[in-house]
Amino acid sequence: MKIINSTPKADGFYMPAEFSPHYGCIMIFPERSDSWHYGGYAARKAFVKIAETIAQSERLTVCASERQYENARRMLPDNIRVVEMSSNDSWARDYAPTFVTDGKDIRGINWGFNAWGGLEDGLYFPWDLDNKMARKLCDLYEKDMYDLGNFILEGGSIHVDGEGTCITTEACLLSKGRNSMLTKAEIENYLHEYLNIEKVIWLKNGIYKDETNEHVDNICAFVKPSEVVLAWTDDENDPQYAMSKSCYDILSRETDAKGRSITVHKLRCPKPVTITAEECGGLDTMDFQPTRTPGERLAASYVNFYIANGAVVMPFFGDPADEPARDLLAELFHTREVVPVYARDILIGGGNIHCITQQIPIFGGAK
Ligand code: KQY
Repeated sequence: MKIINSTPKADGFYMPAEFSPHYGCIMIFPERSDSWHYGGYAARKAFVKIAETIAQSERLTVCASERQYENARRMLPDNIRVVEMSSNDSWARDYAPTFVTDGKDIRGINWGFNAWGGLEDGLYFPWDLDNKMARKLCDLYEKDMYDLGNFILEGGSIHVDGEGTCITTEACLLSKGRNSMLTKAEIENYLHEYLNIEKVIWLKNGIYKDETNEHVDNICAFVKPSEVVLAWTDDENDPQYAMSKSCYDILSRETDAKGRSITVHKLRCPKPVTITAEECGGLDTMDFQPTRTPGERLAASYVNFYIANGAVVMPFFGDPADEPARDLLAELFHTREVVPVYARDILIGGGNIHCITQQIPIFGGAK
């Protein structure tokens, strides 16, 4: 495994869309007791359901700490590879490598990771183990790596169509705790060079109260080239309304890298989801402070799904909007089974199914 000193664009490598075929997927077993309530017991069960579904159609590796290795190996079926690897938490989307391909092979990108904002507004300290995972995973998969450790970016803050377009949010990429020494144009240039894209569509914001500074993967996702789903509410009194409307307006007047206008499907959110006192009671403190307070709104959105080769794994919240959301995704992904997983126990950790998965694109040399 070597570090490559050029850029994917210079080498003819690009990031394919998530709806393109995958070689496999990476997840990380949850255990952190100030992220996952009651020691992560319920979160692990939800992770296992998601893992089992993904592993039906792609090779899945689950990383687990020394402490959780045996538990992970016992809970996960044999067709899932479990490897011992240390991390600070379980957000594979954000710090597993972003993989790029030239069709023949794949390479990883290591972006810098600082727990969604470092000492400015990051969510935990330290984050050093997370920040080493991309390198370790490139070694594990024996793939060369572009090392962009001095540029802070999480995988959940970008979505691409594989045809030259990237969608992101200003709230996240221009946040103070990430690359505040860079201009918007410089940040955009990194995306062009490393994802090998031609156009960035900048949404202003994401989901209300999303503690990642509003990752795009919770508000908007490509379902095919020039078609996206957008998290939506019809309740004009909900702060989410203005945020989703702003995204809708931007997407409606934008074109993608190929000059096509964008079809926007509104994926209606569940009613506001708030954490209960009982759930908060199961969370350990961080720096002597509670990590959540009863009644706090969580960033619940059906857009945070994972597109596997054979399935779309989507979150359910026990809300009347669950079934309509499933119906819309089933209509849009008619060649894949849409598999809901009750995901409240993941949402409490601050993200959802997309945030805990990282796809590896198919490549010519794959066995
Ligand atoms: O990508 C994500 N949504 C991860 C959020 C992590 C929050 C830490 N509590």
